[in-house]
Amino acid sequence: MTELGIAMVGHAFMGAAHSQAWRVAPRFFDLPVRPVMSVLCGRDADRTRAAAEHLGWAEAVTDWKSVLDRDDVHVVDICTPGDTHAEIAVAALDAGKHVLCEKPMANNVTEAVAMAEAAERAARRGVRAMVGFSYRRVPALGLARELVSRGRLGKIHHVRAQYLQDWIVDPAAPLSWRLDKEKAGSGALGDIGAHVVDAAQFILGDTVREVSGTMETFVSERPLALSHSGLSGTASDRTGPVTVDDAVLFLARFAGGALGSFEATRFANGRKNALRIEVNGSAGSLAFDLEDMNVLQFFDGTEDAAVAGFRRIIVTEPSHPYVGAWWPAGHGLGYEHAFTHQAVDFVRAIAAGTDPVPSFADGLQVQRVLAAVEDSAASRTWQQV
Ligand code: SOE
Repeated sequence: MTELGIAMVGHAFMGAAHSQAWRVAPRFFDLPVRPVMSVLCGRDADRTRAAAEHLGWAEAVTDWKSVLDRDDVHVVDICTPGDTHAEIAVAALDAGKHVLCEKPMANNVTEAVAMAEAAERAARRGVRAMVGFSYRRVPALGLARELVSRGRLGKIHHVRAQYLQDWIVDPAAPLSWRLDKEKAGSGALGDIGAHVVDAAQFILGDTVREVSGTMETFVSERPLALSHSGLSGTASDRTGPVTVDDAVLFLARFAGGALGSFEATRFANGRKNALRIEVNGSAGSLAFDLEDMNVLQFFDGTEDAAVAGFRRIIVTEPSHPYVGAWWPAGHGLGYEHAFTHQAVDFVRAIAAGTDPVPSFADGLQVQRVLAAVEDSAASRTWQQV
């Protein structure tokens, strides 16, 4: 096979991010098979056709099920709100299509179990599934993982992880599907908390085993949205309830003994997209902030104390993860590059016949962490994952 036909479902914010990834991946990276942007699926015929033209898809359809028996479609890329992930993913995998699914993988553990089981069945037939935790593919976080796995931090004691945004701090910001439990499963917890859980587990190569958390909804009623695009919208004069959390904080214990503290909020006024992680180990530390995403701070505790200190590594060397395919050193990458790297890794795994990561089993494990945090917040007790 020389071409991999892609069908993408959904064409809003994530659909646009994935489209640029599919467009750009084969132009910058050497790929064993060429992804072809075959068909875009959406609910509204006119809007889907316009989006297909704008984003570069050859065809537009309104029924995602219609792509499942097409021979020119090999991959189904799911960029819809969480309430449809399980149905689409299970049907696509059972139909023999490789599946890339946006995070959080599902809206609850039951759905995630069904998806992980479908992925396991599919893997036996050489059909692959991957979850879109894109930030793993930010070069600085890839370097963080390399430093930890090479033992440069020694035994890990602490992880301090935050995901801070502020796009609904204004009580007049309208309701979007991200504030609706039916559609999104949860609020800050699943939308951005899931990212830091995955990033922390990825960097440590370890899993969260136990959590104690608390959640808050600061604004419980908001104007309905007349229209919505990306993270903003226009408000109507009618209101509706917010049914998800605005913020969540939790403590965690990792299987390997590290202690974690996690915070995810959409009310950190002034913080736009600050995914921050600091890791402290017996031999050193590292720190990352997505608002300065080409930099990884590293403290080597084995250096002479007289000159030791956090160094600011600009992660743009050709030897850094993914960077060799892009620009000369010092010419940084952005948010969208992580999606391109995700597409590249997925295509390479399909071609090599290997299971890509994060797998649906990994997605299920993150889902279990999220559920344990919710149970803990409700019961005010520690919960096992
Ligand atoms: C909104 O909070 C959002 O777009 C998330 O849904 C994405 O996963 C994250 O990458 C940026 O913020």
